[in-house]
Amino acid sequence: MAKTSKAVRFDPADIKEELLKKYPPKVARKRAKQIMINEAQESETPPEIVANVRTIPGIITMRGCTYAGCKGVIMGPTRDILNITHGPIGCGFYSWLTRRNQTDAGETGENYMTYCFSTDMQDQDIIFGGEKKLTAAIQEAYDLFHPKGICIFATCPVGLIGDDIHAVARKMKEKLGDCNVFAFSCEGYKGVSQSAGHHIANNQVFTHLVGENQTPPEGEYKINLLGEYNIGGDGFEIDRVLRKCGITNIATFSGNSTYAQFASAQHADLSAVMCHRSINYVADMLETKYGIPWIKVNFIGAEATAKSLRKIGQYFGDKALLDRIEAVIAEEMPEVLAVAADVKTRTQGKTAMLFVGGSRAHHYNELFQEMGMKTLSAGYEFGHRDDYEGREVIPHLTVDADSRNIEEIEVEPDEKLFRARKTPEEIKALEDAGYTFKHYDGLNADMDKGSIIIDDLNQYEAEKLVELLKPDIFCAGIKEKFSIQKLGVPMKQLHSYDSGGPYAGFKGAINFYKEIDRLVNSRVWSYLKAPWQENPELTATFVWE
Ligand code: CFM
Repeated sequence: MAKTSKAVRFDPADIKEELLKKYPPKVARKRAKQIMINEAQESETPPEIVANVRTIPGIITMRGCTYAGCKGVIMGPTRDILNITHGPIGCGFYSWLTRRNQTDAGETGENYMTYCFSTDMQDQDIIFGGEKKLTAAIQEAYDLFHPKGICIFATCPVGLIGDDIHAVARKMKEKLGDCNVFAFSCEGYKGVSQSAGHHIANNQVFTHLVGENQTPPEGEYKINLLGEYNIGGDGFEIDRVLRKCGITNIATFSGNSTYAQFASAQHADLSAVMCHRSINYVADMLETKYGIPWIKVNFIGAEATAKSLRKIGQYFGDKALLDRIEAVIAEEMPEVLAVAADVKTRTQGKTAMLFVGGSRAHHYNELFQEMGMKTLSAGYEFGHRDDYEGREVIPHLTVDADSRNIEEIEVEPDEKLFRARKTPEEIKALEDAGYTFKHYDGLNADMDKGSIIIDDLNQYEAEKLVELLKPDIFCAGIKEKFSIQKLGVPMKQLHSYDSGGPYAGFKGAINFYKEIDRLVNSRVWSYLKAPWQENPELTATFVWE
């Protein structure tokens, strides 16, 4: 790949040293393993990055907790499953629609996303146990709404006091009869980040829901879209494009999703994976149990969207579909290219930094490239090594006590429902033609040689990086937003998109080009002076410095 041979201006080794300088030696040694200077992909022994390990205590991480990954990320966007947080009210309140996963409540209007259901645990429940309160909450929710499903989420105290939420869920499922009640042991401390919560959520959805609906949905080219959460309406735009191409999206895991979608997912003929981090194991399980192959796609970026559509088309191999996809691309692209050409006159050569969850640093790289921009430094909050180095490293991942804490479910081919979608010969023919199944290159391959890749970036390092490299834009989340802006650098939230979006698909690319153009070219940032830059500053050092 040509782009890996490009070199960046600064000396990355100096930057790394600067970042580590302030730390005590033991911390510096640990952090050094999570800060990597990217090498060309042709390198025989590319450096390994340490990822998916505990944040060092005292460091202000950008990560969230396991409960957030389970309740907020995976189950949050499902509108007709009623989600009850078993715990003190804060956990429920702060995960109440704070992620901008949108939904279309459809004809029935059945939508519980706007509610915040919680058992509101008090001291007394912590001391005497909260199971009774949980049972009453499920009953009350059922009486009020009669939902198809109720999900229960454990918060930290629930694990500490030992409430058996699964037994309560089983009992209530049996009692209610027409409501699927199941629970998640997703206590905040269960894993090192929200990534553990994804796994816990997905395992339960796969166990309790997928495969329930036996009637095959209509549609000629049926896919599941895994790992797309409809932030800022991304999923709506992807669905619009898919529909236009004649592709039926049976189930999105889990943006704009419904109970019925999950229950029918086994009818799809292909799984297309957007966010590899949060869900790649579900793609594997769908393949093992039902015979559905999977591919990695990326609908962030117009070129990436076109590439992903062609990849879906090539899988089905039908000329009518392939022609339709080309017609859609030909129809959508001129507007995208016109806007790109215009903004490029102002964005070419500008620089960005990308520090988002476990996927977007990879997804948005392509979009920035389309604008002629360069990513100086990027990383994930909670990616695993395979999200950096590609799926090839999966067999070599270290299984530590923290990863053992997360249940791996054993899946076997379903006696009745397994149906291999392609013969081994058909798969081989596709692969011989250069087609890749179950493949993900990871972030490092997207990044230039010499760029800095940092896992679990923290508040201190973020500010230091910006100070040293002065990017034209910094992309991360709400916790970083204001500290970065105070440094005079525009900051774009790539979790919630601030109040913007969609950025996926063709229309989304246009929105993104225009917004980034405005941000990186706005002069307001250079006028910004923090009080200490204008007035005499009181400085102090710690006694050990
Ligand atoms: Fe996947 Fe996500 Fe992400 Fe993620 Fe997330 Fe998100 Fe994210 Mo925020 S599922 S890993 S846990 S793409 S909420 S929609 S933006 S950190 S990079």
